[in-house]
Amino acid sequence: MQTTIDLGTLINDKNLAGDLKAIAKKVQKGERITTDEGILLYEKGPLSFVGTLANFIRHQKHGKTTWFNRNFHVEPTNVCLYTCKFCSYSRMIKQRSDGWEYTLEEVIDMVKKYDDQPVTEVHIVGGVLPQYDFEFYTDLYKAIKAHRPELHIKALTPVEYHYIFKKAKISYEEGMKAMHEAGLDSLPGGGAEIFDEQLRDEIAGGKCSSDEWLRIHEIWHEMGLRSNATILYGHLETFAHRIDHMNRLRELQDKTGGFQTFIPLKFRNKNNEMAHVPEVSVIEDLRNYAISRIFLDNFEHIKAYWPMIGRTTAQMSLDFGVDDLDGTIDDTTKIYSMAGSEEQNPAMSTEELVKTIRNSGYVAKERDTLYNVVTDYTDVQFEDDKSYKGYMSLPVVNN
Ligand code: V47
Ligand code: SF4
Repeated sequence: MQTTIDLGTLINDKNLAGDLKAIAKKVQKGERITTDEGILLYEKGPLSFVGTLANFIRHQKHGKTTWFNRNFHVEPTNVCLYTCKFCSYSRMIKQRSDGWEYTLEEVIDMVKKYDDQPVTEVHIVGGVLPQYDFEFYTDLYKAIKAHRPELHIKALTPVEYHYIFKKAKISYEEGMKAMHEAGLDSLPGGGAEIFDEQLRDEIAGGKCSSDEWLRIHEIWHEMGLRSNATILYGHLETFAHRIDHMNRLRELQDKTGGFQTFIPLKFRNKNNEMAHVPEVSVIEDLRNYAISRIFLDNFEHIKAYWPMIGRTTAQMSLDFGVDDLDGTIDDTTKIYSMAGSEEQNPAMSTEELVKTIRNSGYVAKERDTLYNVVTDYTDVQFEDDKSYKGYMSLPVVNN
């Protein structure tokens, strides 16, 4: 099932500019590209060019496999002390009555709603408020593990942990150790936004700094644990900011190897203070996935978060370096629908997601959070899809 992409035609194209050819040769040889080359790809790399290179790497790493996960989201609150300009979600303290603030018991009840469902992960999304403190989250993690020990807890970001540990007057090291002991299994990639200090301060002022975000992930990795990383792109940042962001991640990954997946998050401009900033095009989304795949040579996975970009772009992204489509979420976090995501009701059953992946010429594998295979759907035939005879009957693309 391992297919390869041939870069020969691309590299031998007489019309290809010398600097782009040099990058293509590096990719062919499995060599790392520099930050200047990354910026050059953003400035000059046509979609078809960066797509072919990214697809080459994607096929080397994952062949035709596209991963997904059965997970659900829980959001204890949508009220937040911070006022990030791009955030469509936080009700802020002054509009507190519009938001929700669930108790520990209410959050546990939400988790219990999934008792009869074969989910492997709960993704807990924060919001920063004083009562959601060290005790609340350690009690919550312990209660979830007592109720359903095998459920993987992927929860909060350095934004919340930085606030919680400062308030509890404990170090990051002590705090992360205690969270792990209480039941925290991994960290999602949120809160990274954009690492450039000036721009971060402008759009996400007050919350943890870039160095603090990276440091908390580093400590977590040093404990032998895994996490994800995101970038919020398509707002006020330059191409150089995107490469700077990815370069800081690449450097930390060289040190620790603890990141699993990089998730580019497209800025959506509904219901927030940056509604005047136009959204980037789908072409730019695909170029961004592709360049992320090329630049982050030490990241195993690139994920497209389909509820945010929509099914069609998610399907196309598989040809541009993406190998993971997140989950079959049936109750997705409101953060995205409020921000103007493509999917207003982002529910997709496992069968639908598998077919979505197949229709793009790929095979679907359900994974757990750590990418162990839960179910390989390569040869699974659904009742209403008798024409599917396994991998060989997929539409032929890029072979
Ligand atoms: O950090 C907020 C983003 C992130 C908007 O690790 C917005 O598996 C676009 O990180 N337009 C949180 N994005 C979500 C997140 C995530 C999601 C799915 C999977 C994983 C994972 C992580 O959402 C925030 C912020 O960058 N966000 N507002 C907006 N208007
Ligand atoms: Fe709060 Fe996160 Fe929204 Fe910023 S992005 S206001 S930290 S919920």
